[in-house]
Amino acid sequence: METPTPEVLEKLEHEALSSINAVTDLTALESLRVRYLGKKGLLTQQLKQLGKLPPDQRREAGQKVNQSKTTLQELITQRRDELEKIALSVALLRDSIDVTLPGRGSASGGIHPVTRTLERIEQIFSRLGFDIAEGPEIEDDFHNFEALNIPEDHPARAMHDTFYINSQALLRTHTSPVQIRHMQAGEPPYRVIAPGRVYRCDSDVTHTPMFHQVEGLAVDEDVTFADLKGVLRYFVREFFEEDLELRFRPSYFPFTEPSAEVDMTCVFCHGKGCRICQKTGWLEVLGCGMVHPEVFRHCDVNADRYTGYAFGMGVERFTMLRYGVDDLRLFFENDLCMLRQFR
Ligand code: 2NM
Repeated sequence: METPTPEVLEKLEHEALSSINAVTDLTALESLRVRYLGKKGLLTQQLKQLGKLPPDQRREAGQKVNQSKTTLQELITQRRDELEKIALSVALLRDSIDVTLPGRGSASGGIHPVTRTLERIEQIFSRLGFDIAEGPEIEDDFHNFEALNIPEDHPARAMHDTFYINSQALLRTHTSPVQIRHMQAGEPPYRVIAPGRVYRCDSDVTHTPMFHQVEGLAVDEDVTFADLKGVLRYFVREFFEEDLELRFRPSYFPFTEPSAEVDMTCVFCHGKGCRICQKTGWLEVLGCGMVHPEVFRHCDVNADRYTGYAFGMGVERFTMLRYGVDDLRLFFENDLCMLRQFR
């Protein structure tokens, strides 16, 4: 091994310098550092050779070696900084995202046709000044039956029509209890619709145990059956976007008097008569009437001062008529081929 003469050191430094400059990655640079400055590195070995020099040269040679070590260490650090900077720029370039590229797009779901219908109905009645009210789906006998003047022995109360949770609680069979709660909560005038799920222990081709209803209520001084007719006629014309006619047939509900069932011009044959309307030209779409004074009494509404109308409709039925769906059960199967048509 050569002793650390100035020439040897200069040669070592010179070699190291060109190697450091030639290196292009951090791993190779680290190898170089070990080669020159590591425990068994070339410069470290030079320090160990000092003893072989004549004593008068050792001090100066030692200083030189240490200087060389410092110089190389600085060069390596400098080069490392450079290489790290380059690596960072390369990574930034490689990983950069062109935010101006068009997106890949993502599959979007759709609103369920029944929900679309609910929203459409809500929109129309909102424009007419009706508020939208909601209430619990688990109800009690008072709000679901008694306040609506539905007597104890009414078939709607029977075990086979109502889902009872226990002796106190049941699943609401209509959204009328929402209107009852609304009337109890404040003074007339009321203009409110109650959309939501209702439950009946009933299941066949035309009935599902859960379905949706929108019921409406308007109470004020001098509200008449003519107001009811006007509002319902306006509503079906807005909903179906057609000049349809309505026909009111006398009917019976415990909570209204008088009561009526409402037919509208068949949207499939425009009144000519077809399979859907069973050749009548009419489709039954609503039930309605003037709120029974007994209902007002249960809600502490002054029946001498106020009158009101109420109506109810099945949301699935309106959806079937609007979209030409011929089987109620399609709304509850969640078949994607069905649902995708409503995106
Ligand atoms: C219908 C038909 C007739 C109705 C009555 C009420 C209330 F709570 F105000 F008394 N809400 N909805 C009503 C009246 C519902 O559905 C076929």
